[in-house]
Order: sequence, then C-alpha cells, then structure tokens
Amino acid sequence: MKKVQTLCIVREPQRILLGMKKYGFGVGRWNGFGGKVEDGESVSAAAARELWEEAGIRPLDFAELGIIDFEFESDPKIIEAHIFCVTKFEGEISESNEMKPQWFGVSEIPFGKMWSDDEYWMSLFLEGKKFRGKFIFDRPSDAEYRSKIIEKNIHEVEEL
Ligand code: 8OG
Repeated sequence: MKKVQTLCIVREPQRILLGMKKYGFGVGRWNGFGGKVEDGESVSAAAARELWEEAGIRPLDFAELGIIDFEFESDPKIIEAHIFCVTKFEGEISESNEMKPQWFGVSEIPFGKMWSDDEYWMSLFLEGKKFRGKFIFDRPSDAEYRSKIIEKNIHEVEEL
C-alpha cells in the first residue's frame, strides 16, 4: 500500500525554514511542512495546502525536487514523499498546532534532531538537484528515538 505525502522546505539563499513537529508521527523532530494528499487533490495542491495549514504561508514559486519512498521493517505501508523547494511565498510565517517554524542557516541545519535520512539528500536539495531514493527504517522517529536506517538508496536524476 502506498501513501502519498508532501514535504515543503522554504529556501532562501542562506537559510531554510523548518518546523518542529509538535505531535503525532515524527514528533520532536525538525522537518519541512507537509502531509497526506487527499482524494482528488494533486500532489502540488496538497503541498501548498499543507504549507498554508502548518506554517501560515502560501507558495508563489515552488519546484518538486525529490521523490523518496520510506518504509519501516515489519510494516507493508510505503510512504511516497514528494519534496518541494519553495523559493517565494506570501503571508506571515506563523506557528500552528502541528508545527513551530524556525529559520536555520544552511550551515546550521539540525540533522541530529531531524529524520535520519535527511542528511543524505539535503545537499542535493540545497544545490537544486532532482533526486529519487528509498529508505528502509527500523521504526519511526520521535522525540527520544531517531530511526535507524536499514537500507538506503538516493541518487540524482535528470527528471522526476
Ligand atoms: O501528516 P503527517 O504528519 O503524518 O505527515 C508526515 C510528514 O513527515 C510528511 O510531510 C512526510 C514527512 N516524512 C515522513 N518520513 C520522513 C522522513 O524520513 N524524512 C523527512 N524529512 N520527512 C518525512 O513521513
């Protein structure tokens, strides 16, 4: 079973916007903003909606840079995450009940408090390259536990 998810990271030349997940899946970790694609909704519309719901801003310019499949041992579900780079937005960045947004300098990204796969694709993302990949983890990350990577595959592609 595949579950399509979105992930938006706002990018300025020297910093990126992440949010601290306040509850649920991935609680206690810094991540981009995103969630489930609803029935009948396009992936990019879902990405824009989730960014609005979780950070209070609307993307004016964004590009899909990556698609990564995430799996967990002993769970048949696959999360297909579509990763977007947002370079222009409107509105005021604001905290939501799900996420607490914060800017991080590109040399100060808090990888130790993010999902363990992020450090393997962030450099491609920051260079504006397109990438595809797959990670298998032992179990989900939360505030106390950082997932261990059982299998990893990440590579640059010409087209997604
Ligand atoms: O709606 P929900 O809060 O469950 O959305 C989960 C978000 O977490 C969604 O934006 C996709 C994202 N996500 C995963 N796995 C991973 C991961 O390994 N790394 C990162 N950076 N984000 C992930 O579901």
